[in-house]
Amino acid sequence: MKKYWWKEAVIYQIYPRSFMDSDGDGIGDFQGIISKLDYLQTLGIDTIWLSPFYKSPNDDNGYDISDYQSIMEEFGTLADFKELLKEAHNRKMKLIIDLVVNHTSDEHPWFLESKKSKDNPYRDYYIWKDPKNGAKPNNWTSYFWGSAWEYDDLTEQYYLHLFTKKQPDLNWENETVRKEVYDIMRWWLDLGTDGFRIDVANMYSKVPGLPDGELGNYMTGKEHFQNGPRIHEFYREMHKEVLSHYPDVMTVGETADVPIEEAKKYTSEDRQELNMVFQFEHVTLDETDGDRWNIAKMYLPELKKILTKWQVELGKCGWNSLYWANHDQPRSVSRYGDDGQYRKESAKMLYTMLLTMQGTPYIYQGEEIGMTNMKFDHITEYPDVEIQNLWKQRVIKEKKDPHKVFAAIQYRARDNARTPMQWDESPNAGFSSGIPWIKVNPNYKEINVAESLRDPNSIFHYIQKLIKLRKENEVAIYGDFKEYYNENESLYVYLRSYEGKQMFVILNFTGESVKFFMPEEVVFVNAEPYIYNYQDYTDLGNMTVRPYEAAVYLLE
Ligand code: TEU
Repeated sequence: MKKYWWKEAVIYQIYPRSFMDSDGDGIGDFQGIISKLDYLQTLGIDTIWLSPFYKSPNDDNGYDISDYQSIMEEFGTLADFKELLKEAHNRKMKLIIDLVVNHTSDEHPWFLESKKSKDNPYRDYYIWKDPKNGAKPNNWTSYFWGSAWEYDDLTEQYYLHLFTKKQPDLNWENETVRKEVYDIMRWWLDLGTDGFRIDVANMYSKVPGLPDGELGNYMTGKEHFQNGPRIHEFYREMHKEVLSHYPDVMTVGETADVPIEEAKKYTSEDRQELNMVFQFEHVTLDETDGDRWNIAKMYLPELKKILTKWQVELGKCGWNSLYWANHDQPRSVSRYGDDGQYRKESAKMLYTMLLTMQGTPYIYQGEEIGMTNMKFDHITEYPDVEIQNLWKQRVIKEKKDPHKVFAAIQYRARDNARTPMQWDESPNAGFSSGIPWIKVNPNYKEINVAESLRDPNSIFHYIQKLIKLRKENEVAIYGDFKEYYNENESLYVYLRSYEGKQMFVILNFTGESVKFFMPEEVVFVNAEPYIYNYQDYTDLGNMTVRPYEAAVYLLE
């Protein structure tokens, strides 16, 4: 197995809008981020991923870009970005940025040109189609509700948008579009950025003819645009044209619904496509039939089966990315742990797992202090376009039970994890001296960075220790993965092995105490775990694992 810096990195995701506001406009910015780099360094972070910071009308918080080479005014200037990059590099931290090229904003000059006329040179930058029998070209739906097609009166054609109608899909079949993308990539790499998180990375290649999708899926048409016919060809081309010329940069593709066989293709080193992908199986387990808003209960053996499968199968040829949360997912402690009585224990347990698996761990801002889901009181308090559209569709149009829909929103909304970073006990959690763009979670007086830094037993200090363990023990990064007791409904137990060293991990995913017998083949030299999340550790001789208890043993 080849070693690379990005395999050994611990990546911290910053959602700039909500991280730190330096100028009091209620919106986070680059200077705010710069002021917190030392904090991230204290945690042990060596790589930062910045969510989009480009010029944007913000229909989807910056994932709708109107100029790939300008900075969103609220965040600062290009000079601020360069300063951030320099300050990060001074601290030996790498900085990767979001590449959003499945679509642009409808206010991007390419689209403004494209919609002018059918023979405009930019027409073919996007996907325009004639009406079919007086109606939409096909039955595909958008991720953000309703049809994926928008009619344009001027030229009497429809354009495709897999996300909002302000996010028209680029036409990757057009070679000029791909060249434009590669130019943008080179431009940012030449500035010194260290790589890309690639948005919607597996949806550029649409099946020719854009056939109707199978009915009955939550997303109609997805079999015709996810991991489509030319997608691997596009990545090999991107690699040849761009990435191969910058051998030290990293890439991670966001790939919803990616089957493991496809993930192997994207990430196998010999194929020269991407370094990693984000798989979605563990974050869709609590859906019913693919419907994100019909919440299902998670069953631990199922979750373990998924996680173990990716550990055992992908590591052989590609590389895993490990995550519990990001700007599209609820807070991990509220979802997989317990954000009440066992908040600290369960958050520590979850991150014990994340930092002791094979792959590159990603920590989303605020997770390191155990931030919880936000309980907004009213639908109008959710800024996310996805939620506003969902409400219009399910409650207003379809007349579904508003209480049920609201309960699902409280559980799953992306805004749960987009509330401002909780820095201290001062007003607005120290995030801004102005009025924050989104409500601050009222629990900031108990859950904040200042408190976490004061408390030697905080989640922050525990994760700091885990990161150190990872940096000092290659077994945590490169080791093989073997699971025990896969049927157990409470515990996740595994052994990592690498060059004669072993690491044994026990995690209780429940709020109950559970009896545990050591697997016979695991031989301990030291009864004290290297890391454990209670004040004392459990004796191995007669072991009862306490609620959300976690322990990591290093065996020689
Ligand atoms: O997400 C794309 C994606 O497939 C999903 O995670 C999607 O956002 C989610 O299912 C909807 O709740 C990426 C970005 O991460 C997301 O923030 C953007 O909204 C989206 O692309 C469009 O650019």
